[in-house]
Amino acid sequence: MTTLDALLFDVDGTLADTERDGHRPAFNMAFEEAGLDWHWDEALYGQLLEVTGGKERIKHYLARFNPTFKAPADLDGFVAQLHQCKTRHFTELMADGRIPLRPGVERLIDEARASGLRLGIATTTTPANVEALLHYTLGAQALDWFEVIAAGDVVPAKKPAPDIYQYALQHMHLDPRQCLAFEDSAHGLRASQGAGLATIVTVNGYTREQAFPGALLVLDQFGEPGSSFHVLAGEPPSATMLDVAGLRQLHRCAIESESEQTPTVTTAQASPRTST
Ligand code: XBP
Ligand code: MG
Repeated sequence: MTTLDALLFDVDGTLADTERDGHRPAFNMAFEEAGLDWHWDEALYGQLLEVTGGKERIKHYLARFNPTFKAPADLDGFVAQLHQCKTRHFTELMADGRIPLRPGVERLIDEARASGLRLGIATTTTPANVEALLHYTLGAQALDWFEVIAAGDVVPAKKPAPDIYQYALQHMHLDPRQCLAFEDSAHGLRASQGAGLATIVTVNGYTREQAFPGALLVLDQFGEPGSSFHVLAGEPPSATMLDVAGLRQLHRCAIESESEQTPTVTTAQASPRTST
């Protein structure tokens, strides 16, 4: 029986609710510093989240919402510089402690470590952002708790492509069946499922209305003692919060149901189709 050996976490929206009050203001600060009159309000940013990756998001904004902007000849260089400035602002917001971890995240990570589960990260965001978030919420030593921080441009295709999860699995020498993934968005779920990972979703303000077909569970948070999660889909092993025992139970069910669904090749299927 394949056991649960590792947890793979998405970052933005999963470990912390970073998009509305972290990345979005960081983008706006970078635009202002560059002398641009661009402003991404909450509603526009919710539309722009359709595109993952900050640099890709800026290009999408120009093409879709600001097509008359006279972009410099070296658009890639211009966007890259703007994005570096944005990342600086985001990491400064993390240093100011502006974005806490979501409920239950620190508790579950501590429990997972204590029970010997291996930890990895698979995110579209820039590595510096992950390091800043972990450093300023869990402490500098937390960077060592994750065997792999698979982030940003290390893979050619960003979520919903599965590349970043495949990168993490390869570097941790894991089979997807040994793991559970944690995501917050439909794009993220498609990425983790594309890499063969059973996935638990915790929604946030921007993703609450999205569809999460095939997710093991859809919750509003991991839950804390005294602050139960609310179940949006699936059947949680416990009524109040995600813990390691519950994850092991969920994982067992996922493996069992997968083996029940794996079609056994019948002789009719196995024999070569005779041309008619
Ligand atoms: C979410 C993303 C990222 C962030 C912005 O990443 O799509 O692009 O919105 O970060 P995930 P960058 O949910 O996979 O953690 O500007 O550094 O891309
Ligand atoms: Mg996310």
